[in-house]
Amino acid sequence: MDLAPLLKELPPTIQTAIDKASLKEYGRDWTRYYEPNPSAIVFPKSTDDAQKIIQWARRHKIALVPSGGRTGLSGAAVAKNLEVVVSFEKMNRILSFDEVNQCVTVEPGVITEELQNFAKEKGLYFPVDFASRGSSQIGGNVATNAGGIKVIKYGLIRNWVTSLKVVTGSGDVLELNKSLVKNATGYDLRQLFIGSEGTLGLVTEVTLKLTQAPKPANLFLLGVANLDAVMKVFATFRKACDVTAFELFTEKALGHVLSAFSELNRPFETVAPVYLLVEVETVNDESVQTALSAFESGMNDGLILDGVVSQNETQSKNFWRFREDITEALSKYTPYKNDISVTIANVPEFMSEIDRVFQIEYPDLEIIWFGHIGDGNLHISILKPFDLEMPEFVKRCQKVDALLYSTIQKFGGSISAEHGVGLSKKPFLHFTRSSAEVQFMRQIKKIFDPDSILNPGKIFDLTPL
Ligand code: LAC
Ligand code: ZN
Repeated sequence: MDLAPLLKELPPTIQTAIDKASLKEYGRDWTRYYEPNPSAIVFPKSTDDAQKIIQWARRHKIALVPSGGRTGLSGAAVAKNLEVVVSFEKMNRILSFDEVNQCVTVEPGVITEELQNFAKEKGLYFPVDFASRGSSQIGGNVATNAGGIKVIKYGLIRNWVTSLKVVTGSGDVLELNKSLVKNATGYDLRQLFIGSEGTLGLVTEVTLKLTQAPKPANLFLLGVANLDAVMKVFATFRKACDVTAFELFTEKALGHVLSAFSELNRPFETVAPVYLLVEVETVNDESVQTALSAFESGMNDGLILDGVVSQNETQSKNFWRFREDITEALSKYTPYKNDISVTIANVPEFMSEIDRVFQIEYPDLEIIWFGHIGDGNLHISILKPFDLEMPEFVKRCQKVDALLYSTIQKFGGSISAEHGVGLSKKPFLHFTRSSAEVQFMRQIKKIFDPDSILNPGKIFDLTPL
């Protein structure tokens, strides 16, 4: 289909792009194993524009891929089948701040970090935080129900969205919940849109509540003896302190970060198989002492091999870099990524079981473990050897996925904790969701998106294979 004459039907307020470089850039996300192949990019500037785009797409049966900062890791924002990408980067204004409600209304293209900074300027805090904060956009955060490093204390973005304005795939504009704290009037459609990965509608306005500025905190970086020690250390800290982050990475992960970023140095001499970043609120001397006692008791029990507590902001930032820069340090290996979860009670047994599976199935491949272990969420990246072709590599990883996911199913866990399903996890959805559940999801999609123009083929296929 020649799109050029059709694009001319759109209102002049909507910019478009069809040049090769833009098509490549806007057609992909941070997964790098799909060839981007959109047919155009359109840039709405308002809800009205977004509605016109939907009406236009319905008229011509054009598939749309909603697009934010494209930092996703499951291919939900990938356009590889001549779709039209709807980029929200020109809808990037902070629209209003409501001091009494402590709420801020933004357009979807606002960068996550900008919102965090805005909250700070107001003496408040937006607690959804993760490594890609400098590029990811609020609309994408909503579409994927973003998690990150502070979920353990503050929960997912779902907890912070008080209102959404959306244009559904049918072209209707809905204002969902209107920032009410209490609203017992039937189905909460706002929550349905959160995490729907752009399959039901275009989010054009988001209202988020902010919270009070975080209390002073101490950040521990600990080397622990083995995987088994991890949850024991967690229990020790959680019992004694208010834990605001509990993150894990392995010596292998640290090695990659240290070699990618030469300005960083090993935190201490002891080489431990596993490291933990533990952030705890320390409001007074007493809570500092309590945290230090938790640390000492972990040392005395032989669970913690070594550790340091950050002395200042710069040191804290560097500690965080050991964990947050892993994705960037690994990117040259185009890793195959798993993002999985089980309940925290199941973590130790689950980890040792999948470790066994990996040792048998991936004896020759390098595997990097890290994640938000205090939420039961592990990121497992399998590095592609430079001499292995991508399709062959993906095929091999997917074969192991089937074993990994059977283990997850056995433990009642999730094949995607926070990165979403998109394209890459779609074949495995049934390990976490029953066929009845998926069937209900299909029916819901048909109601909101009768012509299936919104991100078709993402999360699930409309017709079961
Ligand atoms: C992280 C991303 C990969 O936790 O979710 O670093
Ligand atoms: Zn993560």
